[in-house]
Parts: sequence; C-alpha cells; structure tokens
Amino acid sequence: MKKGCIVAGVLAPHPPHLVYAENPPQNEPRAECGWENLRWGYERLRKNLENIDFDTLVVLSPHWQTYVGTHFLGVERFSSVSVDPIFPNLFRYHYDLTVDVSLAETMERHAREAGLVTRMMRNPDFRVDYGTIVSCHLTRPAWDKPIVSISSHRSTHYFSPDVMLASSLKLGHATREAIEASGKRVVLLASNSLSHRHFTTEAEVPEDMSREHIYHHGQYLWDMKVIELMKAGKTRELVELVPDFTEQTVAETDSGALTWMLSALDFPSYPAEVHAYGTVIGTGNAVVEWAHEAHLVSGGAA
Ligand code: 2X7
Ligand code: FE2
Repeated sequence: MKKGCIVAGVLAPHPPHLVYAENPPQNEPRAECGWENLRWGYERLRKNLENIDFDTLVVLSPHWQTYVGTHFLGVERFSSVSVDPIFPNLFRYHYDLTVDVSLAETMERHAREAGLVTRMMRNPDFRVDYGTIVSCHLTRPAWDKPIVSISSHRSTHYFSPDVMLASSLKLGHATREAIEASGKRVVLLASNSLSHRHFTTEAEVPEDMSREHIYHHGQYLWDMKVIELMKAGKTRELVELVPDFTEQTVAETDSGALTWMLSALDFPSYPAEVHAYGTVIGTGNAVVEWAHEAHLVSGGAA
C-alpha cells in the first residue's frame, strides 16, 4: 500500500457566527451579513483546497471535551441538529455527516500504543459538537468527504498547560504515523480560536459589526506574536509559547488542537499562509493554511 500523507494542515476556527452569516440551507436562523474578513479568508482556503486531492478531513475540536482520555468518533454516520448552547439564536444546524471509521480506528490504535488513554465513540445517538461541525462546514460546505473527529482531553484544566503540551505532541506524532500507515491523503483541522476574551454585552443584531473588535490590546499583541511565528515558519518556538499564550489570553489553544496539528505536521519551518485574522464576539480568530504536501514536493523542509 502507498504511504499515506497529510496534504495540508489548517487552523480552522469555529465561531458559529461565521456559518450564520453565510445562510447555508442547513442552518435555521437568517443573517444579513457579518464577519466578512474571516469568511472571505475561508473562501480563499476553500479555493486552495479545490486543487488538492484528499480523502478525509481530520478535526480536533475544543468543544468535544473528554476528561478520561482522547476519544474518536467511531460510527459511520451521524445525523441530528446542533444547537449552540450560548447562541441558539444564530446556530441551529441540521447535520448529516459520514465518518472515516477505519482511519479513526487506526488513529486510536496508534495513540493507544503511544501510551495515551483512548476510546472509540460508538454511540449512534451521540450529538456531534459544534466545533467539529463549524470547522468542517467552513472548510468543505459540500460535506463530500468523510471526517474523523478527535476530542479534546481536558488536561490543561485537569492537570496543567504543560501536561496538555506533552500529550498533544504525542497525539500529533501518533496521528501522523496512523495516516502514513492508512495510505490515505488527509487534511488536518485545528479547530480553535486564538485569544479568547469575550465581549460582555451583546448587540441586538448579532451581525452589527460596529461592536466587533478586540477588547484588550494585550490580547491583540499575543495574537500577532503567534501569527508572526506562523508566518516565519517558527513552529517549534510557537509550540513552546503555547502554555504561556493559553494562560495569558485564555486562548482556545487550551484544547491542544494547534499543538496536536503542528506536531502531526512535524513542526513546519516553511511560512504558513494566513488567509484572515478577525474577531468574533471579541475573540481573536485566524484562518491559516500549511500547504504541507506542496512544500514537501518542492523540496522544502517540513
Ligand atoms: O466557540 C466559540 C468560539 N470559539 C469563539 C467565538 C464565538 C463563539 O463560539
Ligand atoms: Fe469555541
């Protein structure tokens, strides 16, 4: 069998507001517009992915939170309605998705053999979390590829950001080995926002962009530092900063998603393509692509 590969990695944040603003048929609420900067960034990402042949989207989501180990979706099809618990006014999304169960099982086995506590999620009535759904929808609205969804083992909160760092690095390495063994061509999605200070009073109309900005300059400076490291290909330095970044900005990197992906990509030293940066309810969000296979083929270092 041909060796599998990670064709691209994406920082693919999941504010449901971005789906709401696009008015897809799956989502019940209707919007006038909103968050164009981030949505147009996702459009550019989608255009790039159109030129890449791949089999499966693999996503690690901060909103599938597990306290005993890392879990993997392990049922072929999930269909239900996903309602955002904080924003039911703008996200009531009817999903019907398929899972690449054999790849999920290979990943689970590799992670377990690397010493991580793991579990396959076999409950057909399980409600898939909105982080998984939003990141996958914005990356591939046609839903024509199966997915693998990986839970966020809450080590940051149960233990510490440093424990999360160590286990995410291990999970990333196991993910890469599993993909290579599977023979599949895979796009990885780290489904997390950056700085995470929310606004405290809500506009009457969610898409009122006059309210949409960062609410603390220090949080903005941290986001820019992190993005500069991505652009400069300094991903090992970035990963070392993640525990501090997480503590200082309550960033969604607490989920381990970004660290997992950079470890799976073997710490790219080529520049990432930043498609967009913008805020949603005051949180920092960036859409960033590592065109991994293209850089490996052109002879660049990983
Ligand atoms: O889950 C989220 C998020 N991460 C950022 C912004 C808005 C809503 O939901
Ligand atoms: Fe979130």
